[in-house]
Amino acid sequence: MSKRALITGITGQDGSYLAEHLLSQGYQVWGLNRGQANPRKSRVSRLVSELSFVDGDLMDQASLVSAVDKVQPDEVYNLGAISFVPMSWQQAELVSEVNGMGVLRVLEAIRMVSGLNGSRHDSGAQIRFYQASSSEMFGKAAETPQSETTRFHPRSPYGVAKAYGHFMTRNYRESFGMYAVSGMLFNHESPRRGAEFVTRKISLAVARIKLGHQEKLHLGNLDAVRDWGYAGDYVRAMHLMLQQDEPSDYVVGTGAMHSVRDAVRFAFDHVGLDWRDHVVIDPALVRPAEVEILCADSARTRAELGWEPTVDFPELMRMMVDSDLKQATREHEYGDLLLAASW
Ligand code: NDP
Ligand code: GDR
Repeated sequence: MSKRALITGITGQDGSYLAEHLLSQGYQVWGLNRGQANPRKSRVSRLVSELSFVDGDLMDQASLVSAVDKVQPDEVYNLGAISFVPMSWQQAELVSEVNGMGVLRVLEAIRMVSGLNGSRHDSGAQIRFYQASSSEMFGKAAETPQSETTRFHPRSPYGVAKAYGHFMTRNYRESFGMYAVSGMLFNHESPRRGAEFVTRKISLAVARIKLGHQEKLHLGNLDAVRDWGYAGDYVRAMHLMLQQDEPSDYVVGTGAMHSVRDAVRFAFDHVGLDWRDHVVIDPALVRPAEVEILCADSARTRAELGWEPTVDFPELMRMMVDSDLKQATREHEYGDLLLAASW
């Protein structure tokens, strides 16, 4: 019998890559679909045709219980979240509800469907749970690089909500014997990345500037340093975390540091343009509390899971620019709507 996986956040960047990976491993894959006519559902269906869907929302406990009960999954991957950090200052309560309480609701759904009541005689749910934790939890970390033992100092309501979900996941593991783990993933990107995130904002702008459809690229803090990897690599780590004998939390990143300025330079260099002719610094894009530097120490993940990244950051930026050059050509021919619905 093939394993069944339920993925929340199926319409996002990671949801599609994880679905593709699990299908390649022989899984039956279900995605949690939010809303009455989510346009991103047809987009991910076009990309990953063997998907099944079940309705539900991380804001709605009953819908999650009913989704878990209907799918009867072996593994649940909770990727659903409001993932754009700046939005968390504008709608802190909503982000806390979805990214923090939403984790608790999925854990509760698994607990209820599995009939676990917290007695010492519970043998633990058969359903394994993955939580999409984030390097944003480290925030203003006291040490670089950051590992599984680094203390959290989140700098945004997003990071605080993720820390809540992280500790709740650990607590359900310790309280109910659940196989529940968090992957503390550092930034990962791809041609499917949302256009609001800095790498994709850069790759789209570079493509449009190269084709003469745009002149300037407005950015905030060019000095911020991140450990950027390829999303296709990171979903393999998520899957591996649920295949171990004992549940544990892992840090996932490449260990290489680059600044936003480097990202800009790699992208413009790739099309033979000088970034200094096009980039404009906009103070309005600087965050109220910035995370200046993040870099992963993934030694334990590499040793215990046998996981390795395959794409370095300069190559990743080139891959994204190449993809957006094709998109931007079609956009010019067919209009903005096509680009918005492009992958
Ligand atoms: P995306 O923003 O691309 O996708 C987010 C997903 O969450 C979408 O499918 C969205 O669905 C869904 N979602 C939003 N609100 C709800 C809700 N109320 N109920 C159910 N689903 C909801 O994120 P990524 O794919 O990049 O990231 C996946 C996860 O990993 C997120 O939790 C993110 O915080 C975390 N993460 C990401 C990192 C990265 O670098 N990409 C690094 C570390 C952690 P809809 O179409 O309905 O809006
Ligand atoms: P991040 O990613 O906040 O790290 O969260 P993002 O790409 O938004 O920002 C990275 C860094 O770039 C700086 N920056 C800009 N960012 C954006 N979006 N737009 C700009 O114009 C701009 N100019 C400079 C930012 O200040 C920041 O320092 C991502 C998300 O995927 C989270 O969900 C995830 O948890 C973390 O990565 C790990």
